[in-house]
Amino acid sequence: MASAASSLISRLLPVLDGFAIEVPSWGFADTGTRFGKFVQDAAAIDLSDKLSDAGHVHALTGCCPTVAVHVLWDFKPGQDPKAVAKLAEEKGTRIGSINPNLFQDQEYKWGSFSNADAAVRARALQHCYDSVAIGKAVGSEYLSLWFADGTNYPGQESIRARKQRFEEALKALHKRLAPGQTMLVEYKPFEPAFYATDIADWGMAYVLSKKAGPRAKVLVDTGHHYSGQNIEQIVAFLLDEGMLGGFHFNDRRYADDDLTLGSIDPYQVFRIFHEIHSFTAERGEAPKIAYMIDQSHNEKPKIEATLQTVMMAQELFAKAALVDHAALLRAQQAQDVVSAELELKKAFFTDVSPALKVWRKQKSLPADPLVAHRKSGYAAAAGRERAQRRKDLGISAGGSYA
Ligand code: PSV
Ligand code: MN
Repeated sequence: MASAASSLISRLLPVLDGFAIEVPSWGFADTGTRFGKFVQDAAAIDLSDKLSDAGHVHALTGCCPTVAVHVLWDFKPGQDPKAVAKLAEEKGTRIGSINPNLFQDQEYKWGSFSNADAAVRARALQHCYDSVAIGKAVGSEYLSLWFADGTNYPGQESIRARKQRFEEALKALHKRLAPGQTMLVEYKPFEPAFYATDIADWGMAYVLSKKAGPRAKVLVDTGHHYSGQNIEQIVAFLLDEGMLGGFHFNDRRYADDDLTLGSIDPYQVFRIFHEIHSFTAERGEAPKIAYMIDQSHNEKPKIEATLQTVMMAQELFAKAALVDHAALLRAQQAQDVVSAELELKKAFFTDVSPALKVWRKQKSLPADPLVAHRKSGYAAAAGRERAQRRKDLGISAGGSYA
């Protein structure tokens, strides 16, 4: 008879095989807050560096085959997307979701898709069409949309007019998606808009996606909720409606803090994954979800923070798969609240590291990707080379917007 440990391992190996998470190109570059930016020698300077770092993370973890790109930050004007796809392949990664940038240019001061000026709306749409074309050229499935649009003061603009402009633009964009592409609509309650963000919560993202067309789905960024909001309930609701498209994972204590996943509340992430596993168990098939990381690291070394996040995601995904759905259902049907809750707790506190160890060994991956990275000398070599290149390029350190 198989021991409990070996049956746990054999249960979890296929679960781990089915889990991949996308890393963000911007997580490898220098970022900061409006009070300052603390540069790191090893931070990526350009797209080639970001692709190298993403490839390195995948080589160590075996579960990050793709990297998200932000069009304006990563693509130079006129850059051939196919050449970028080839470079990615050389670096051991693939281009994943394409993120148009609809918030940085001066034209977007009063919004992009909700701007009262039709010319600005047309410009924003054109940038999205160009992003669709990039996605098509590199074979990306996802166009990932986040809008900074909103207003700062009561009375500033008609909330309903802005909503209607959004509906119109998203519908137009949906019509132009390439075959096989899905558009993800992300929401965020505030920042940079401080009074009324146009897509402020999952309900607004749901309605706008639904109206845009069948290939528009909601993207849940875990950092984009008010403290105390029940994120796993939102996830369960969207799953049940067939409207959950993907995640941007990060952790936060207050708002959109971009902290590494599970650093503040690992049980929250577990509960999100539990909703997904429970849906999968009921339907007999895993829903198609784009698992992505969206984090910017100000203090931690970028690659270490990314590795921590990926390993935490794998661990929590595995733990959540251990919930005994039959036992949970029995407890639920008996209104046995304590036993039901304990089923979740039991899985959460189970040590899944033996399964992760075997999974990594089977794939010839290091037993501990973070330790392996620290031993590899990658960061030191990148630090030397990139620090010199920064000097040569005249890129200066620091800066804030205060
Ligand atoms: C906005 O806060 C956001 O979550 C969007 O997903 C952006 O694309 C990303 O952060 C940029 O860091
Ligand atoms: Mn995000």
